[in-house]
Amino acid sequence: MDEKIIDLQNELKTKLLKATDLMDLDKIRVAFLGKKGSITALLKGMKDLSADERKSLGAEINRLKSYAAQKIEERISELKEKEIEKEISAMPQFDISTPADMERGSYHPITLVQRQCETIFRSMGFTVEDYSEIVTDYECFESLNIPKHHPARDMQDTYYLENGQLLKSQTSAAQNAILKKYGKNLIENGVPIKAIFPGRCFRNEATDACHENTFFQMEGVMVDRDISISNLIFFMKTMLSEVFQKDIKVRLRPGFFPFVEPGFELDISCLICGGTGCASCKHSGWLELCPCGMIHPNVLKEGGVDPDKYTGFAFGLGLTRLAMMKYGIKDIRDLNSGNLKSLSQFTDDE
Ligand code: FA5
Repeated sequence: MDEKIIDLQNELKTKLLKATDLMDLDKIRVAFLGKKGSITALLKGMKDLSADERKSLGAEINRLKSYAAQKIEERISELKEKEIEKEISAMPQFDISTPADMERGSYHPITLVQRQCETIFRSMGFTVEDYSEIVTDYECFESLNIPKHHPARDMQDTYYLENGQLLKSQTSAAQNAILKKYGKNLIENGVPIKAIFPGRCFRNEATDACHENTFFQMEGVMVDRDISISNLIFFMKTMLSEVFQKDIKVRLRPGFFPFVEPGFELDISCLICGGTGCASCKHSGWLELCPCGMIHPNVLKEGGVDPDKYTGFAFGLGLTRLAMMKYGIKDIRDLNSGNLKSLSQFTDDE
């Protein structure tokens, strides 16, 4: 019996050394310690021994059992460690000794103005929402009081997917979802809807110094009892003075958008030419920047908000044009150029 114990111990040692993965180790565990394992069989065989033999051999077999369990565990840890090392060495290696004076990344100018605007509106109690770039016809047009075949659609041709969805032509496409998301809190708890939602927009149109087919807008909505045009003008003025940190000449003129009534065009005096006229402002001296207006009752109704009780304003800030004006970029197409030399020169604190 003693010999058998020694043989088993040696066999275990050899098998453990040969094991190359965790599956091998599991097989070894079953072969030695499982219900039908060889050490378990030794323990079962003790009943046939005399009382003296049982005493001396029993202690030996139990020692072998603990030895086997411990060695198997040790080998499992060893192999697990090796697997991790293998995974690490398969990963791309970074040279942590590389000097830190490498060229540093920077934010895109549109990201910079977007973040500035988000900070300004957050400080005035607005939440910042995210919205998808692919939307339905309902989100982009129908929920905004623009039924099929409405002439206003001609101004915003975009790119259509085979399934009928489209790349959003305006951030207004999120208005309906925002009204539905926060309308309940407004109606039940009287909490005003105050949200901005920046996003990329797409239009199938010719490009020039102030038009791109892919550009950013930032929508804003506020809905509560007794919201008026004065509130709208206050928020627009605050936003512009905070972004530019200086007085900017603006003009408000009537504008038509089926989802607001009344609607306005908010233009700023072109900061590239100082208002004298250049390619960036189509030689008019003014740049259309932030159309806005009072949300049309049909849009509120469609979003589940009672227009007899609540009113609100919405605006659609042209973020890409804002970046042009803020950083003196003459041609909007430079912003999508991927030219790092020109795009990486702007910083937050300019
Ligand atoms: C709209 O897109 C409306 N959704 C804005 C709105 C929202 C009105 C809420 C009322 C209430 P418009 O097509 O004018 O409107 O675009 C809004 C702004 O986006 C423009 O003033 C301009 O700053 C910017 N913009 C529009 N088209 C382009 C373009 N092709 N390239 C760059 N910027 C553009």
